[in-house]
Amino acid sequence: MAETGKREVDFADRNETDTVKAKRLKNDPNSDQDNHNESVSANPLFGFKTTTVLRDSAREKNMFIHGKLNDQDAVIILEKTPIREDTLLEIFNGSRLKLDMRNDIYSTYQLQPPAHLNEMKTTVVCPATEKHVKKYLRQETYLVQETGEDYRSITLPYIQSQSFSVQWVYNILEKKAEAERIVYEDPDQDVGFVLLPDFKWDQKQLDDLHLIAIVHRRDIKSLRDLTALHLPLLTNICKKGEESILKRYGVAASKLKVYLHYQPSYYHLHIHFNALSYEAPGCGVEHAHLLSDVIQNLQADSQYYHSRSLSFPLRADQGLLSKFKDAGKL
Ligand code: M7G
Repeated sequence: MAETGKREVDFADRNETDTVKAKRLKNDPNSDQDNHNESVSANPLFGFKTTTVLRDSAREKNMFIHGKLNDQDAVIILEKTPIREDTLLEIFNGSRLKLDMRNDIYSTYQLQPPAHLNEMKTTVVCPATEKHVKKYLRQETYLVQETGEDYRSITLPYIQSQSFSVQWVYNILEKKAEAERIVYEDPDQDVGFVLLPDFKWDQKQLDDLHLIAIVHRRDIKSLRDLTALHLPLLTNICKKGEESILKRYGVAASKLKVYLHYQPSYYHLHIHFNALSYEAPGCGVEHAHLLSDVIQNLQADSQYYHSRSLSFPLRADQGLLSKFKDAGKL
């Protein structure tokens, strides 16, 4: 027999300390007001006004929102984080459940875990430029094939005038930001780099491990600038990056995909280190180049990335797409 309804149940063996704490908070007349005041002062998003939802995904459990924060344009990315195995005991023992329906051996619930297990990873870009807003807007994409000559005549002038600021990269290299997050640094100005967690990774679980190695040199924009002269830099990043990740996280090189984006969003050479099993956005064949392939291609031909055609996707409203169209390349 089917039974539906919104019956609220506690797990029978709910941890006593949590129950006592919950009761104390419920009975304290000031606690609601205090909590509200506290959250307002600790909440830099208070008063955010949504203009539009740029993109959302029920499957990825995220939402990209454009709006105004203190009269400035802002993009906020909200993302539900994965469930971690080490929190299961607390989830089972410390949650409240509402029964949705029961049928034979099947039942579904709305489970409310303890507040600290109910976090949402939140990324704020403020002030956001029009380019940021467009970057996150869901759009039709087109594959472009760029010859070496197209790069020099179409792409390079475009990125020189239009690309995102890499101030955040310089802040990292100069230890003005995220210094405490650095996992490894080789300070050599020629072959050195800084390895740190990508801000897409909340570092709570290894399944979606994502670090970036940012080179100290400031004269390499992207894959296109690489020649055999950069092999010592690339092999150094590959070797020391993998060693540091093994040492810090216990993840072996055989469980990593190490790649560069072309086109990247930020034109200062950086390399992505991702858990092999994680389908990171942008790790598909149309966007990512394995570092090991890049090294071998340069060993075989120093000018490989200067002369070869490279394919990449562009979103409908990206200025670079119009440039390729104007040049009759699409
Ligand atoms: P990309 O290959 O240029 O392009 O990667 P994508 O953004 O289209 O992937 C740049 C990487 O740097 C991305 O994975 C970003 O998540 C990451 N990233 C961007 N910003 C602004 C920061 C930041 O301020 N700190 C850190 N740690 N990572 C960032």
